[in-house]
Amino acid sequence: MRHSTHLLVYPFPSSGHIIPLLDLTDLLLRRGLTVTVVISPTNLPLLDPLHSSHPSSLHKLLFDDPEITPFPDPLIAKVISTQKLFDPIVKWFRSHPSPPMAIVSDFFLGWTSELASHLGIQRIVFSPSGVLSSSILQTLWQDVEEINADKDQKFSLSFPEIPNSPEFPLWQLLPVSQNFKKGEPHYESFRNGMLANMSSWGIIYNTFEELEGVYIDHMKKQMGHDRVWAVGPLLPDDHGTGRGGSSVVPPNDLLMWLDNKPDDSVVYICFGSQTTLSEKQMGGLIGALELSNINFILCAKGSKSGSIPSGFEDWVSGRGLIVKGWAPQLAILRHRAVGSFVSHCGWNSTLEGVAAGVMMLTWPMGADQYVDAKLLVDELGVGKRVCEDAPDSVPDSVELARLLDESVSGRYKAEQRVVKVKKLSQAASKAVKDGTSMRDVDTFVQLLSQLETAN
Ligand code: AWU
Repeated sequence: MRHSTHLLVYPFPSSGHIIPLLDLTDLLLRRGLTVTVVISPTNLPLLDPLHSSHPSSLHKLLFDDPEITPFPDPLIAKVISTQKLFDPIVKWFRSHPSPPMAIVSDFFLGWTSELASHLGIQRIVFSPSGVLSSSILQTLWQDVEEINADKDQKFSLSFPEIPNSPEFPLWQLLPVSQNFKKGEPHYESFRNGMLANMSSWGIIYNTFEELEGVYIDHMKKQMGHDRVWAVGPLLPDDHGTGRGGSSVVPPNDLLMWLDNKPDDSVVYICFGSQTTLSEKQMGGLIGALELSNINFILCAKGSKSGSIPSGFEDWVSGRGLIVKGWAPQLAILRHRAVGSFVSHCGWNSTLEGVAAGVMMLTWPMGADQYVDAKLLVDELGVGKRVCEDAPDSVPDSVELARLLDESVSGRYKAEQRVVKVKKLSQAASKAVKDGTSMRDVDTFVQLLSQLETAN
């Protein structure tokens, strides 16, 4: 049987990180690679669609989620806990008849650079966030001591070395870095992991040329070579109804509900897989939905039971649908009836909204979301801010109702923002079909096989 390049793929165990890396894995399997994915039993069902289409070239390296070492910052605690898999992976590798020639791992798993050199193989970073936000993240960790030294004196932080010299109020940037304590082992280890990304063999980004071209070029300069591949948007070309988990509402019921709505008339509202609105925030949003006349789908997973007033669903029945759990987001966004998307601007949602050509209504609340919102609103001109104060800020219901109504009103469609997002959506489809993103996947695969023959 023809030899096939074997890769170890290691996603960070969180939906927004696993979902796109498994979509990339599908592209690599379709190009004849063999892939072993590091995964836990809880996330194993996410491999099912891949397994059924690639039964002999997809393998799993199954480990229970390592026990989380208690630490004040949950993200750092989770990242540090993954390091417990270092020795078990080495053991698996040493006993494997044809071990992987490289490891592709999430940018939060910088410690796998050390694992890769211990195994004598290359490490490639997978970034589930955009290039602009990861450029900012790298600077934050590179200069963390200097930034934190006078953070109380300064309100905002500018990044003159990054194209367009972005500037943000300090509170909008990663609070993790602002709590950094020099010499504290967990913080130092997390920081070293983030810095190790820049000395990896290459970085794969879930983005595309027309979205972040200037930042991709900047990152190549930062890395000192061209092994920076923009392969996105990483989205399945099927209906996408089961992506990331099974929907709590039968997808066909949802799609039939949408079938009965006019084009671009529905507002889709969802805040990703990690974010839950506070009761006050949900109250502000519900107030706006009551005041507006829009058709909407509201994802209210994880919201406290009291936050949706009783009687609200009856009040809006016919024009509003509430999904109290996992929604088939991709299938919803792709439906012709959806005209705008109220999003926290997680990077996957950002890409999915742009790829679907829907007007983005931005409500960032943390992580890279303020950066993603700035890209959408100020640079690409395809979004409008609906709420952008402190992470726990509550929107004004009257103003939000006006923005929601406007986003799906007829006269809006001629709006520059809508024209631009439709153009960007076409660019996204071209990039993955036969354009720059497809080219970068092919280049990545070719360079891997050259690397393999060179070794
Ligand atoms: P998304 O990136 O939109 O949001 P998070 O889950 O919050 O992801 C990083 O990971 C982001 O850049 C960060 O800002 C951080 C995190 N989904 C779905 O299908 N149904 C649902 O009900 C809810 C979500 C899908 C959605 C998307 C993903 C969420 C990368 O926010 O389509 O693919 O889950 O990712």
